[in-house]
Amino acid sequence: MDSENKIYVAGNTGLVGSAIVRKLKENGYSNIISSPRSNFDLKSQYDVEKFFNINRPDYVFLAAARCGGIFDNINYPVDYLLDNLNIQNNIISTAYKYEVKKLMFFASSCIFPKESLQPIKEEYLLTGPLEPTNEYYSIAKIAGIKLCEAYRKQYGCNFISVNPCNVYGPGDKFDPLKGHVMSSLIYKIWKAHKENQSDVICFGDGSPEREFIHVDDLADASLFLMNSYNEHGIINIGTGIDYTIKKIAETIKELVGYSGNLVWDTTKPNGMLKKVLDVSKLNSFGWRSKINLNTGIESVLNYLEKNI
Ligand code: GFB
Repeated sequence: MDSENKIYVAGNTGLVGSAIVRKLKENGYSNIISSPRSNFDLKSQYDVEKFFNINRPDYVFLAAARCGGIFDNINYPVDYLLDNLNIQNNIISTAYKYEVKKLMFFASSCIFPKESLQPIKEEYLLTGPLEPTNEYYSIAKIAGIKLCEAYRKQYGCNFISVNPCNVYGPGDKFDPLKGHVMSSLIYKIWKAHKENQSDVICFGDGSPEREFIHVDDLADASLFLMNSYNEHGIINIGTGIDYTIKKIAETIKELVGYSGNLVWDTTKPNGMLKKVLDVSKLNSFGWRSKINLNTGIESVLNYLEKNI
């Protein structure tokens, strides 16, 4: 990408999209466009076509999606499947029509089989049944990956797919039933500390293992790959390190200084037991994660202090 190229960040108000906009600006890219929020719907082919026709972007970061944690996935399967298919089909097909130079599609680590070998290599995609708690989202994301690959095969488009592990950071959803585990737990424990609550209810038994990347690290990797990765297949983005949910909750508790109890509600589902990406492909291209767990959690706590 050159600094004068027109760059469309789809999903610019979301966690990932807003971090990409920040990172682009930090790196001297100033010609950044986004689709309006009012009277505009990415699920509408008409609206998307009109936007591309007027704006003619050179590069596209496709970070627009219906996304959330395990409970939101369970509660809204139609939205996770249909909204995501519509958004990504519209943007990818229109990017081809308007001759976008390069498009980056954001997939998710939930695309891999429930009983995948760990750490999960890119080639494990479609080697077994999916985790039922996020099956509908996974199917939509797999379809997005395949559509990018198909445009590359049939029309030679430089459309790539990146595959991040669980993402967190400032600006995330903090609602425990909508958001992902990291931001939900940070919020619950921070609030309990402020309000002198004796207990925080955490979901599941705390044994599942997850890998987390701070959104600013993800944005950094995304710019790096937009400028260096041009292959057919997906590439994982993560830290390669996983923690139990219990360890995450205890670390947050310590950083907040909360002295109450963490109570585990085992009537709630655990989801996939372990999910950690093999990031050797990303590392071999020359990118490594820079934001460690404690620094990342502290950045979210700072955000909560200033904004909530
Ligand atoms: O991030 P998360 O919601 O989804 O994490 P996944 C779920 C795990 O954290 C389960 C436990 O083991 C939950 O029981 N957990 C504990 C909590 N307390 C909480 C809490 O307060 N809120 C939440 N949400 N969980 C997601 C997919 O799977 O992975 C997404 O659902 C996405 O679509 C993401 O693909 C990468 O990690 O299980």
